[in-house]
Amino acid sequence: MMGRLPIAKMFAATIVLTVVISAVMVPINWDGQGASTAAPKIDDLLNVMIVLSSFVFSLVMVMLFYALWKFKAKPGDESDGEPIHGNTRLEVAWTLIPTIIVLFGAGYSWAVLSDIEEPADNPLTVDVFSQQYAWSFGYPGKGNAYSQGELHVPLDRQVQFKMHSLDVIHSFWVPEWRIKKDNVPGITTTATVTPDRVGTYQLICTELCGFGHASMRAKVVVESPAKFQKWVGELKQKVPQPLMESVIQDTQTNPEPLSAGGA
Ligand SMILES: [Cu+2]
Repeated sequence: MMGRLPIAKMFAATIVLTVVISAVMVPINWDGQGASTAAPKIDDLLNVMIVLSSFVFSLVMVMLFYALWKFKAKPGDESDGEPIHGNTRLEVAWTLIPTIIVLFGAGYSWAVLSDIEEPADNPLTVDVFSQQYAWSFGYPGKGNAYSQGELHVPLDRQVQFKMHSLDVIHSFWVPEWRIKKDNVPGITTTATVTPDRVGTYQLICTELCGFGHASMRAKVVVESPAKFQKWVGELKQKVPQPLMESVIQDTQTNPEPLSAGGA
Protein backbone atom coordinates (compact mmCIF):
# COMPACT_ATOMS: atom_id res chain seq x y z
CA MET A 1 0.00 0.00 0.00
CA MET A 2 1.21 3.47 -0.85
CA GLY A 3 -0.28 5.26 2.12
CA ARG A 4 -0.60 9.03 2.12
CA LEU A 5 2.40 11.02 0.98
CA PRO A 6 3.66 13.72 3.35
CA ILE A 7 2.96 16.40 0.74
CA ALA A 8 3.38 19.39 3.06
CA LYS A 9 6.80 18.16 4.23
CA MET A 10 7.94 17.37 0.69
CA PHE A 11 6.85 20.79 -0.48
CA ALA A 12 8.70 22.45 2.41
CA ALA A 13 11.83 20.45 1.57
CA THR A 14 11.48 21.52 -2.09
CA ILE A 15 11.27 25.19 -1.11
CA VAL A 16 14.29 24.93 1.22
CA LEU A 17 16.36 23.22 -1.48
CA THR A 18 15.23 25.80 -4.08
CA VAL A 19 16.36 28.62 -1.78
CA VAL A 20 19.74 26.95 -1.11
CA ILE A 21 20.47 26.27 -4.80
CA SER A 22 19.31 29.74 -5.85
CA ALA A 23 21.46 31.36 -3.14
CA VAL A 24 24.51 29.66 -4.68
CA MET A 25 23.62 30.10 -8.36
CA VAL A 26 22.07 33.56 -8.61
CA PRO A 27 25.03 35.61 -7.24
CA ILE A 28 27.38 34.10 -9.84
CA ASN A 29 28.08 36.60 -12.62
CA TRP A 30 27.28 34.20 -15.48
CA ASP A 31 27.19 36.75 -18.29
CA GLY A 32 30.16 38.96 -17.32
CA GLN A 33 30.35 42.68 -17.97
CA GLY A 34 27.22 44.28 -19.42
CA ALA A 35 27.45 47.13 -21.93
CA SER A 36 23.94 47.77 -23.24
CA THR A 37 20.59 48.81 -21.81
CA ALA A 38 19.36 45.29 -22.56
CA ALA A 39 22.04 43.63 -20.43
CA PRO A 40 20.51 44.08 -16.92
CA LYS A 41 17.06 43.05 -18.21
CA ILE A 42 18.44 39.87 -19.76
CA ASP A 43 20.53 39.13 -16.66
CA ASP A 44 17.41 39.48 -14.49
CA LEU A 45 15.53 37.16 -16.84
CA LEU A 46 18.33 34.60 -16.54
CA ASN A 47 18.20 34.83 -12.73
CA VAL A 48 14.45 34.24 -12.70
CA MET A 49 14.94 31.22 -14.97
CA ILE A 50 17.65 29.92 -12.62
CA VAL A 51 15.23 30.11 -9.66
CA LEU A 52 12.45 28.37 -11.62
CA SER A 53 14.86 25.66 -12.80
CA SER A 54 16.11 25.21 -9.23
CA PHE A 55 12.51 24.72 -8.13
CA VAL A 56 11.86 22.01 -10.73
CA PHE A 57 15.19 20.32 -9.97
CA SER A 58 14.47 20.43 -6.21
CA LEU A 59 10.99 18.99 -6.65
CA VAL A 60 12.32 16.07 -8.69
CA MET A 61 15.18 15.43 -6.24
CA VAL A 62 12.90 15.49 -3.17
CA MET A 63 10.48 13.01 -4.77
CA LEU A 64 13.33 10.83 -5.99
CA PHE A 65 15.05 10.62 -2.60
CA TYR A 66 11.74 10.16 -0.78
CA ALA A 67 10.92 7.23 -3.08
CA LEU A 68 14.41 5.73 -2.65
CA TRP A 69 14.11 5.92 1.13
CA LYS A 70 10.45 5.03 1.62
CA PHE A 71 9.96 2.29 -0.96
CA LYS A 72 13.33 0.56 -0.80
CA ALA A 73 12.95 -3.23 -1.08
CA LYS A 74 13.59 -5.12 2.17
CA PRO A 75 16.59 -7.49 2.11
CA GLY A 76 15.54 -10.77 0.56
CA ASP A 77 12.40 -9.32 -1.05
CA GLU A 78 12.51 -10.66 -4.62
CA SER A 79 8.85 -9.96 -5.46
CA ASP A 80 7.69 -7.62 -8.24
CA GLY A 81 6.45 -4.14 -7.41
CA GLU A 82 2.71 -3.58 -7.11
CA PRO A 83 1.14 -2.54 -10.42
CA ILE A 84 -0.12 1.05 -10.37
CA HIS A 85 -3.08 2.22 -12.44
CA GLY A 86 -2.71 5.96 -12.64
CA ASN A 87 -3.15 8.70 -10.09
CA THR A 88 -5.40 11.53 -11.19
CA ARG A 89 -4.20 14.05 -8.61
CA LEU A 90 -0.54 13.42 -9.47
CA GLU A 91 -1.20 13.63 -13.22
CA VAL A 92 -3.11 16.90 -12.87
CA ALA A 93 -0.26 18.30 -10.77
CA TRP A 94 2.52 17.27 -13.15
CA THR A 95 0.61 18.77 -16.07
CA LEU A 96 -0.48 21.97 -14.35
CA ILE A 97 2.77 22.98 -12.60
CA PRO A 98 5.03 22.78 -15.71
CA THR A 99 2.33 24.49 -17.81
CA ILE A 100 2.19 27.42 -15.39
CA ILE A 101 6.01 27.65 -15.25
CA VAL A 102 6.42 27.54 -19.04
CA LEU A 103 3.61 30.06 -19.67
CA PHE A 104 5.08 32.43 -17.09
CA GLY A 105 8.56 32.08 -18.66
CA ALA A 106 7.16 32.72 -22.14
CA GLY A 107 5.16 35.77 -21.02
CA TYR A 108 8.03 37.29 -19.09
CA SER A 109 10.51 36.69 -21.97
CA TRP A 110 8.04 38.24 -24.40
CA ALA A 111 7.72 41.33 -22.23
CA VAL A 112 11.52 41.70 -21.91
CA LEU A 113 12.04 41.25 -25.66
CA SER A 114 9.41 43.80 -26.67
CA ASP A 115 10.86 46.22 -24.12
CA ILE A 116 14.36 45.78 -25.57
CA GLU A 117 13.14 46.13 -29.16
CA GLU A 118 10.97 49.21 -28.51
CA PRO A 119 12.06 51.66 -31.23
CA ALA A 120 13.65 54.86 -29.93
CA ASP A 121 13.66 58.27 -31.59
CA ASN A 122 16.44 58.78 -34.09
CA PRO A 123 18.08 55.35 -34.13
CA LEU A 124 21.31 54.72 -36.03
CA THR A 125 20.98 52.09 -38.76
CA VAL A 126 23.97 49.84 -39.46
CA ASP A 127 24.13 47.19 -42.16
CA VAL A 128 26.02 44.08 -41.08
CA PHE A 129 27.52 41.89 -43.82
CA SER A 130 28.72 38.44 -42.90
CA GLN A 131 30.56 35.97 -45.08
CA GLN A 132 33.00 33.12 -44.54
CA TYR A 133 34.87 34.32 -42.41
CA ALA A 134 34.65 38.05 -42.04
CA TRP A 135 32.38 40.86 -40.92
CA SER A 136 31.93 44.23 -42.54
CA PHE A 137 29.63 47.15 -41.85
CA GLY A 138 27.78 49.83 -43.80
CA TYR A 139 26.33 53.09 -42.53
CA PRO A 140 23.37 53.94 -44.79
CA GLY A 141 22.76 57.25 -42.98
CA LYS A 142 26.39 58.28 -43.60
CA GLY A 143 26.54 57.94 -47.38
CA ASN A 144 26.96 54.15 -47.14
CA ALA A 145 30.40 54.48 -45.55
CA TYR A 146 31.96 51.04 -45.30
CA SER A 147 34.20 49.46 -42.67
CA GLN A 148 35.80 46.03 -42.78
CA GLY A 149 36.41 44.11 -39.57
CA GLU A 150 35.70 47.05 -37.27
CA LEU A 151 32.34 48.25 -36.00
CA HIS A 152 32.00 51.62 -34.29
CA VAL A 153 28.81 52.82 -32.64
CA PRO A 154 28.02 55.90 -30.54
CA LEU A 155 27.27 55.72 -26.83
CA ASP A 156 23.67 55.89 -25.57
CA ARG A 157 22.01 55.85 -28.97
CA GLN A 158 19.82 53.02 -30.20
CA VAL A 159 21.41 51.08 -33.06
CA GLN A 160 19.25 49.07 -35.43
CA PHE A 161 21.32 46.42 -37.11
CA LYS A 162 20.18 45.07 -40.46
CA MET A 163 21.96 41.79 -41.01
CA HIS A 164 22.82 40.12 -44.28
CA SER A 165 24.70 36.94 -45.06
CA LEU A 166 26.40 36.39 -48.39
CA ASP A 167 26.83 32.62 -48.06
CA VAL A 168 25.83 30.49 -45.08
CA ILE A 169 24.13 31.19 -41.76
CA HIS A 170 26.27 33.21 -39.36
CA SER A 171 25.27 34.68 -36.03
CA PHE A 172 25.99 38.11 -34.60
CA TRP A 173 26.97 38.15 -30.94
CA VAL A 174 28.59 40.78 -28.75
CA PRO A 175 28.53 39.12 -25.31
CA GLU A 176 28.55 42.43 -23.41
CA TRP A 177 25.42 43.54 -25.30
CA ARG A 178 23.79 40.14 -24.65
CA ILE A 179 22.01 40.29 -28.04
CA LYS A 180 22.45 37.42 -30.48
CA LYS A 181 20.95 37.25 -33.95
CA ASP A 182 21.33 34.90 -36.90
CA ASN A 183 22.39 36.27 -40.30
CA VAL A 184 20.52 34.23 -42.87
CA PRO A 185 21.17 34.24 -46.64
CA GLY A 186 18.27 35.81 -48.53
CA ILE A 187 16.68 37.40 -45.48
CA THR A 188 17.40 40.65 -43.66
CA THR A 189 17.31 40.01 -39.93
CA THR A 190 17.35 42.83 -37.40
CA ALA A 191 18.60 43.43 -33.90
CA THR A 192 18.23 46.44 -31.65
CA VAL A 193 20.96 47.49 -29.21
CA THR A 194 21.54 50.62 -27.15
CA PRO A 195 25.19 50.51 -26.03
CA ASP A 196 25.60 52.25 -22.67
CA ARG A 197 29.25 51.71 -21.81
CA VAL A 198 32.29 53.06 -23.64
CA GLY A 199 34.85 50.42 -24.52
CA THR A 200 36.27 47.93 -26.99
CA TYR A 201 34.50 44.61 -27.35
CA GLN A 202 34.45 41.65 -29.69
CA LEU A 203 31.86 40.64 -32.20
CA ILE A 204 31.84 36.85 -32.35
CA CYS A 205 30.24 34.58 -34.91
CA THR A 206 28.22 32.13 -32.84
CA GLU A 207 26.91 29.86 -35.60
CA LEU A 208 29.30 27.13 -36.79
CA CYS A 209 29.86 28.28 -40.38
CA GLY A 210 32.92 26.41 -41.66
CA PHE A 211 36.67 25.98 -41.15
CA GLY A 212 37.36 29.59 -40.20
CA HIS A 213 34.40 29.95 -37.85
CA ALA A 214 36.49 30.18 -34.67
CA SER A 215 38.38 33.18 -36.04
CA MET A 216 35.35 34.99 -37.41
CA ARG A 217 35.50 38.03 -35.19
CA ALA A 218 35.44 41.79 -35.45
CA LYS A 219 36.47 44.65 -33.21
CA VAL A 220 33.60 46.63 -31.70
CA VAL A 221 34.20 50.17 -30.40
CA VAL A 222 31.60 52.06 -28.39
CA GLU A 223 32.61 55.72 -28.18
CA SER A 224 31.26 59.23 -27.69
CA PRO A 225 29.01 60.55 -30.50
CA ALA A 226 31.70 63.09 -31.46
CA LYS A 227 34.40 60.44 -31.81
CA PHE A 228 32.00 58.24 -33.74
CA GLN A 229 31.17 61.06 -36.19
CA LYS A 230 34.87 61.66 -36.73
CA TRP A 231 35.60 57.97 -37.33
CA VAL A 232 32.70 57.42 -39.71
CA GLY A 233 33.58 60.64 -41.57
CA GLU A 234 37.09 59.37 -42.18
CA LEU A 235 35.97 56.11 -43.79
CA LYS A 236 37.13 56.27 -47.41
CA GLN A 237 35.28 53.30 -48.89
CA LYS A 238 31.60 53.00 -49.81
CA VAL A 239 29.70 49.73 -49.46
CA PRO A 240 30.76 47.71 -52.56
CA GLN A 241 28.11 47.22 -55.25
CA PRO A 242 27.68 43.42 -54.82
CA LEU A 243 26.93 43.94 -51.14
CA MET A 244 24.43 46.72 -51.92
CA GLU A 245 22.69 44.33 -54.30
CA SER A 246 22.43 41.71 -51.60
CA VAL A 247 20.73 44.32 -49.40
CA ILE A 248 18.23 45.19 -52.11
CA GLN A 249 17.52 41.56 -52.96
CA ASP A 250 17.12 40.66 -49.32
CA THR A 251 14.58 43.32 -48.62
CA GLN A 252 12.61 42.97 -51.86
CA THR A 253 12.19 39.23 -52.04
CA ASN A 254 10.90 37.19 -49.22
CA PRO A 255 12.21 33.66 -49.19
CA GLU A 256 10.30 31.28 -51.42
CA PRO A 257 8.08 28.81 -49.58
CA LEU A 258 9.92 25.51 -49.09
CA SER A 259 7.54 23.63 -51.39
CA ALA A 260 8.26 25.99 -54.30
CA GLY A 261 11.71 24.52 -54.89
CA GLY A 262 10.28 21.07 -55.47
CA ALA A 263 12.86 19.52 -53.15
CU1 LIG B 1 30.71 31.25 -37.80
